[in-house]
Amino acid sequence: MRTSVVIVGAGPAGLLLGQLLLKAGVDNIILEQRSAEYVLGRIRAGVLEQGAVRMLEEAGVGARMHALGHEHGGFDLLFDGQRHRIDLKGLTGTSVMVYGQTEVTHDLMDARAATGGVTVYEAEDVSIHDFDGTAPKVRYRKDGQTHEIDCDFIAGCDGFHGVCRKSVPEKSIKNFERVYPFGWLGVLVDQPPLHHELIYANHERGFALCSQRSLTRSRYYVQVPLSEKVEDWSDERFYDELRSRLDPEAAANLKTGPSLEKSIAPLRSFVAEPLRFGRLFLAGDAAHIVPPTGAKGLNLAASDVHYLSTGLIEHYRKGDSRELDAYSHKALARIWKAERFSWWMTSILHRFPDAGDFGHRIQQADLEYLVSSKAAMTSLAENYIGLPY
Ligand code: FAS
Ligand code: PHB
Repeated sequence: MRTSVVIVGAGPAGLLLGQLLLKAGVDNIILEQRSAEYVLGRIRAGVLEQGAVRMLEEAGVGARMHALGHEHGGFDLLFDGQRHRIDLKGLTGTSVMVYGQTEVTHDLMDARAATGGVTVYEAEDVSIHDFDGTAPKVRYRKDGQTHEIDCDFIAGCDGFHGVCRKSVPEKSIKNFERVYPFGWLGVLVDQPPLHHELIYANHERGFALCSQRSLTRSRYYVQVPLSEKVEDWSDERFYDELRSRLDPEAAANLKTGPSLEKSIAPLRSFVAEPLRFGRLFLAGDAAHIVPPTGAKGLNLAASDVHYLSTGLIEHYRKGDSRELDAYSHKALARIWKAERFSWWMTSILHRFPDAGDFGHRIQQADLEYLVSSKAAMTSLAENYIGLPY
């Protein structure tokens, strides 16, 4: 079997890249280790930058997003019992789109099926070979048969735990990492959101986030120690903890119901450098991880795919590989700015066990300055809506 590009991973990065390449006439095959149902069952991101919205429109999957998604012109920061609105639209002229990653993935899967793109789900033991040469290969097993695909390029879109980054020789890659001493316990529930916009709360008991997927489905998070087990958290215990971290009005508006999904996600900052190894390119969570506080994970996958798809398309269309050669440098420049913003949002909104009294006072001063300064709020807003590609 042969194709131009083998994409490993059918998450948002892989599916978006595959769709953009197909639309440009660059054939590709996606190999995904899980079933489509499993991929769709993962509950993850909820906020799209305008850049990601444009990428999805370019991929031909904007219609359902605009029909079901919701533009948000701001969000609230809650601390010391007071809510402060960050007016994204007023400060930057731009808003964000609240539309769940599950729906993005659903739309991209449907579009790929409609354009006849080949996705091999439940592909086992994917391995990548000879990517330091000019004739890379990818092998996988399916229904007991071993298959081999010859290709020109491999796109490693297989997430943090994928095989592609781990296939790069240690001497050729440098990893940068910070692991946070807490996680996010998240709940999805079919109840209307308690507020029309998101609320990020810094409370002495810990961070909380009130988000949403639609006018009838809400997504809530509370910061928990890494020692916590999701099975120790009944819905009632979760809602009580969430209420305790909110202001009275928000707490009174909380509508509870049986959780559709409940999980604890660890938080880490991670970047691999470079993002290119011969004919192998890393994109999305395979290349970097951000704490979800700044809502950047899915959005960084979109900008990586913008740079990589541009490079691949120009290579095939014009025989011009300059954008492909610039991929790692361009993507990393934007990645590190989003890493900084996500680290900063995490540092001012979470309670760190080792912060001490001085650390709490600095965090308090950070928050008070932030909501008192148009310049500071504009800086937050510019990063939250997404820096330019
Ligand atoms: P993904 O991890 O989504 O997709 C990688 C795909 O590769 C998966 O389908 C996997 O099954 C497949 N794969 C892995 N190894 C393979 C192999 N060896 N062979 C074949 N396939 C393989 N971001 C936000 O912005 N907001 C959030 O609230 C948020 N919450 C998150 C919660 C959790 C628990 C996690 C893990 C991430 C969260 N993120 C969030 C980040 C998340 O949305 C990612 O940024 C986004 O999924 C990135 O997409 P991909 O790069 O496609 O990676
Ligand atoms: C979500 O809705 O899952 C979400 C929204 C904003 C964030 C993180 C997660 O910053």
